[in-house]
Amino acid sequence: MAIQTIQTQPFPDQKPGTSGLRKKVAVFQQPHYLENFVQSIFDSLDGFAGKTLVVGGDGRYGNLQATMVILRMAAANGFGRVLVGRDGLLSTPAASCVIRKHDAFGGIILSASHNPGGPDGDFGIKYNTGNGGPAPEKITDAIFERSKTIREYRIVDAEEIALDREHEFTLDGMTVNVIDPVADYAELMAELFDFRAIAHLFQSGFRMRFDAMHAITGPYATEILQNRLGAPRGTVINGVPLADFGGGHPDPNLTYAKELVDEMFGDKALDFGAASDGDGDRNMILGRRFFVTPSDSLALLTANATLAPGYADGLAGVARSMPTSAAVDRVAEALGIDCFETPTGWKFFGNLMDAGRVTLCGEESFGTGSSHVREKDGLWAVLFWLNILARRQQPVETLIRTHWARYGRNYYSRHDYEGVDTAGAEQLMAGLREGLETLPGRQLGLLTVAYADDFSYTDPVDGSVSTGQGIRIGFSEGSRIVFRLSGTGTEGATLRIYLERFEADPARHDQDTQQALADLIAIADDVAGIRRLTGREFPTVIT
Ligand code: G16
Repeated sequence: MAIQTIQTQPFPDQKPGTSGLRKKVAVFQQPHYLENFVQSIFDSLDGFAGKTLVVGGDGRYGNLQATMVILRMAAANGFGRVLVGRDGLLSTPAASCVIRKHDAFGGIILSASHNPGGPDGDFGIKYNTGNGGPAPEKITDAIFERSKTIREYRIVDAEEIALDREHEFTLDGMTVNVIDPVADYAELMAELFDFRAIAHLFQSGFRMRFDAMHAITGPYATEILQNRLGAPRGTVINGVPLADFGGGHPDPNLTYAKELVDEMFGDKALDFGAASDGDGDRNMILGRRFFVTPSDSLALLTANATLAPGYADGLAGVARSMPTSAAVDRVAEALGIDCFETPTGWKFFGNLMDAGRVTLCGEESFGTGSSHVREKDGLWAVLFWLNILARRQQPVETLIRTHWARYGRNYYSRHDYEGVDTAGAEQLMAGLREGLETLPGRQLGLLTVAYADDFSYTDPVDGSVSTGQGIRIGFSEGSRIVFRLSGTGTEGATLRIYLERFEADPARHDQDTQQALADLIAIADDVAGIRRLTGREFPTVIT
């Protein structure tokens, strides 16, 4: 085997977004495109010679081939060992778990998360550091800078790389361990949660459905829920990972997890329903004919955390992304723990977790997790809920309604306008930014603006500042509208509008969410000119 140095030209568009580099498959299929980015990652890191790299992905189209390229490049660049999931598979939280457990230098995760797969779909790649979490902005910025000047990459010549079974081999002096993608992760879950209580719950006739959406969590959910916890076969649906996710959109929300939602809102609804996304880090939680918003899920997990053995000693603190509802803030206040508000992006939780300042984190974008790894974790959230359900012995809806009665309810919804014209979306955001100073004190509809700003965050651990993280308009009675452009889309722009209204009175906790937010929805259109500037009458997705 020989190390080859291949001449290349930079690509101008390799700037990582909210979570790594995500592009259409066709973009990644350009000669040298993947290799340039991988070499740019390696060129931005110091001190990895002889160290361990973890590699795996969500199994989407192109995953296996890209995995082999990365192994050959890791060998040529001097890594000592690679841990790679069998068939190139590792869910994002499992990759984080493996990095931490085996003291790896870092990891490369191949995933475009919840974006569709297949030859016409999306592909993605991101680098995670030795703490198991997504690389912070200073590293992703360095990778982007390097990608703009790269002229060559290194790769070893290798014919056949067998990743279809667990074994060890060497690649130009680098050891490759093909590992079971599920084992380390399943072991960690058994440490955190009361598996006996959950198994007992299933034995007592409790029934759930877990929709793996033909994505990576199928093997994880089948092993943990069915094989270890004794849930009946058929509990996990769409459990075989497919390169195109069966043609679906593996995003666990009310629109895309339709099969599950139809069942859980139908006549034969089960006790509990859950789904996870393409790479296994997102989750959706459903009770019988009842949807739990991700923001409420975070609040409920926080309030009940000590019921799970891994959290029995209490929480150091909690964190949520800025657009996530403030439901968890009131729980944190009652518990007397800190609650941090960070920009969108799991990477912003890393420092807080590493410093021991927060235990649980969550985002409105169907992400919940804890310091057990440094990624959000879909199946972990499902197991946490099962642990709580097993201990509280109440239906999901009762748990949430009791929670609201105590802490108040945050009516909450996100309206997404996907794939809109980029110029129009940018004009909309620029218009909002320009008008920010004139808004405080103004009457919009029946509400008075209390504050209006463009969210900026100073990391309390390392002092780094992230500006321009979303426009917030807050009203004097506590309601809020947030405007952001997504950092994960691959076509045009996606405008996200987050709407939130707090209601303390339990007698008013039964309204339809969209009706409860109707005045804010109208104000958002008015103040931002959504219909005018996007040319859209309605959002693409409402969650
Ligand atoms: C990623 C990030 C999350 C973020 C989400 C949505 O999730 O890891 O932190 O909340 O994107 O980001 P945006 O609103 O910019 O599209 P995932 O599951 O796609 O990796």
